[in-house]
Amino acid sequence: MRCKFCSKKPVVRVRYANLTLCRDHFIEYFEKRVKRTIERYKMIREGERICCAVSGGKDSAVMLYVLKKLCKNVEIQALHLNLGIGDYSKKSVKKTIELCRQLDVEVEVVDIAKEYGFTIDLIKKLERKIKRPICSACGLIKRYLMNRYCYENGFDKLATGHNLDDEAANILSNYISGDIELLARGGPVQKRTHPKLIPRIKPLYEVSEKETFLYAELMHVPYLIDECPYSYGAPNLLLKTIIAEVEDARPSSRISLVRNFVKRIKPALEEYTTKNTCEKHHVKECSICGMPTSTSTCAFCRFVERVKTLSS
Ligand code: Q46
Ligand code: ZN
Ligand code: ZN
Repeated sequence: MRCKFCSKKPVVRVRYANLTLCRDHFIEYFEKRVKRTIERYKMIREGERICCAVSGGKDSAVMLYVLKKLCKNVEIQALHLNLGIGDYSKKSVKKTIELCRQLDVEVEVVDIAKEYGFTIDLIKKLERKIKRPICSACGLIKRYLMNRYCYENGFDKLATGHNLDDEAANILSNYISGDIELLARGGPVQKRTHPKLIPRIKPLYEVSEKETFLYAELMHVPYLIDECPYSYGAPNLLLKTIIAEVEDARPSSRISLVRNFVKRIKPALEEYTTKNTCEKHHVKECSICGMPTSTSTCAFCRFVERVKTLSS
């Protein structure tokens, strides 16, 4: 078997596109796909300041690597949150710095223990008392801190490494829980609904986890192989497995799921939520930190207070 575009030995078969590709043509295909995603969803404009959330894992490492390669007239910086998860966090900080050095990208490391006096390890210990699964608490902390950092440092966009598999699983998960507001806010670009809410973009929205992994390996992108020790509790793992099975049986159903969601379902949900959001749910500013919230104190500040009470 040969590559679809040359006589070289193939390294991958992209089933949904019916392509068999050699190393060079796969790299070209992958980068083109990310470029088209950025253009299709109008993610980035010339001259913008983009903050890339980099965990040190393969997805965010590839996201930063490809953005740096493709987007020439923008300013790119990396942000890494040191979450305080034992050795895993130490290795993540090291790998992120190694990647940013190689790419000549400035990186800011925010240490949550230094800034807020707690770690994810501590929150894991308090998980039962807090009554919130560790990944849900960690997600809340990450979203808040990344947004706040971008706002305080004047970034136009926050880029994350979510890929096609993550997004398909997110959509299904929100369907299952019937969370219309979360569904309406999903998709490759999160619009600015408040001056302090920095739009989020997902450049890997249309490439799969397998393709991202292959690209990282072929391009020797430095990334941390270790998984977070709490990732077994990540709620979307089972959904990802189910989606992979459906994809196997019906190639291209995963991309259809996310594209149809963005094109047909999201606009209808946005219209519905705009009409049905009552005055008391409108965005205000948190009485403690001043960041946007729909209640008087934001979820992050309430969470921090709770952690302080439970750990004192
Ligand atoms: S870092 Fe945090 Fe993830 Fe670890 S605790 Fe869960 S959410 S798994 S991407
Ligand atoms: Zn080829
Ligand atoms: Zn707050």
